[in-house]
Amino acid sequence: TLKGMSNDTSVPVVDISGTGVTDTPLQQVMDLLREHGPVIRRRLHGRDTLFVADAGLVADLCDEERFAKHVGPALENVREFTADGLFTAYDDEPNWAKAHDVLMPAFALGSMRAYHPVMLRVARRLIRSWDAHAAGGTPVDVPEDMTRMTLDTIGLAGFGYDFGSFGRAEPHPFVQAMVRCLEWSMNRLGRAPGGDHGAEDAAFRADAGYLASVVDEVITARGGARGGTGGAAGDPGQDDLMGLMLGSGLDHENIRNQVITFLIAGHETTSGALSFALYYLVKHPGELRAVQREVDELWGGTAEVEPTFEEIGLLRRTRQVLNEALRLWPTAAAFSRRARVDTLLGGRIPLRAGDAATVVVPALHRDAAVWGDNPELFDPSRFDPEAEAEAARPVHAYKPFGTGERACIGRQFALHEATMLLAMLVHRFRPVDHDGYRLRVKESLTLKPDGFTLTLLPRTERFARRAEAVVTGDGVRGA
Ligand code: FDE
Repeated sequence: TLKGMSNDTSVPVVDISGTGVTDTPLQQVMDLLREHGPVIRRRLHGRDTLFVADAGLVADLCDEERFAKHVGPALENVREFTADGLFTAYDDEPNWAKAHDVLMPAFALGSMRAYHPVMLRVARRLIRSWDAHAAGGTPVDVPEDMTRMTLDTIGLAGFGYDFGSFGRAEPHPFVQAMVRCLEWSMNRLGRAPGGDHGAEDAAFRADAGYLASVVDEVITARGGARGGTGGAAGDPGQDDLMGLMLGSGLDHENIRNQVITFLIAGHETTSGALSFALYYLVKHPGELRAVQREVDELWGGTAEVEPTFEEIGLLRRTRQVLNEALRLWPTAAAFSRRARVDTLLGGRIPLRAGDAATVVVPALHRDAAVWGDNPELFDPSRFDPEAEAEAARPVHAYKPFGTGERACIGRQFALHEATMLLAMLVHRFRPVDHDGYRLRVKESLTLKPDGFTLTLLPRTERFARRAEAVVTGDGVRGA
């Protein structure tokens, strides 16, 4: 057999070398899993990848005793520009544990209180921009604006750096370079042997160099030493992520890798989650009304809401909408595990120590054995505490943030930010599906609804009408 090919017969082998990888590789794998069953070996140019969607097998892969995070081919490509940053570090790389210990406290739930004011400040930028679109009747590009918001938020909250994305017609050049780097990482996976990719690779190197130079500017602005690999001792100043790292003895190179990592991880995935949530709300008016009821109860007709840190925790319905959007389209859609020892996956699939398996999260999240007959249905009430208790779903059936020791460090950060923004948006605007948008999921390692635009009607007029109705005594039903 060719290198990397398995002769195990317990799992169907699906050879796609003939057609190759499409420009939506994740959705291609989801289709293969639909057709051939919840665990397959995909064969491509003589290499096999084990893909898993079955909740039972995933639960087994989440056993930290027998399995660990695997930096699979996709992350190996990302490593070309994030090296030993947290996301792409190997488990046994010393900088992983070091940086993890330094940064962990900054992501504990309690720390969100410190980020709240910055998150609110950036949320306001988005609201101002959408106010202008609402007034002018022009559509907004949802994923683009969500990306502006999440990039500015992680830049400011993490590093005190302002990307000023709402003052730009085009995405910040950093975002453009980063997206190209991610696309390069993804497209490199599907390369047929023998092709010439010199030009692509050179363009990638240039982009990666640009990312590093922007980050060095940020580090320098905060008093860290430029260049060199020695300690980046500088004035920590604020106790944000940068402050923690500058005060920690992590070297300059590693801090740079962490900053690029956080800028990527902290905004691509969160902006996608918000975009999908808005997509589902606009397609499910009943759910939109339910979230509007929740925010109206909290904030009533206040035109300029000032959400407090505590209030974000009360937005249960809004949070359920995000959970459900992340069920259907978990924006970091796959993670890989490697066997620590020779073992049988699920008691039947033989794996050698070092062998890997990739969890296809959106497929896992559609496992009918866990999610019922209609897993495609957007239904946030799946995450009602009562419904959850009744469904008694297995713990590892919902994995939008990965698993175990290497699970997402930014989970609370992302959820606080996204819940607040979504609530503020549905409180202020009625989103209108002005061109009958049909979902196309774009892949650039992370997932986004491609070309999704909305027009906006200001709900503040409704509040004005209601106030008037109280005065004149005639009842007006809200929009
Ligand atoms: C991580 C993560 C993960 C895992 C991966 C693997 O396993 O490979 C996942 C799945 C995720 N993450 C997801 C997500 C989603 C969302 C929305 C998010 N995410 C968000 C965020 C934000 C921030 C800041 C972050 N995120 C970050 C991060 C980091 C750093 C990491 C790595 C960790 C370790 O240590 O490894 C992650 N994240 Fe996330």
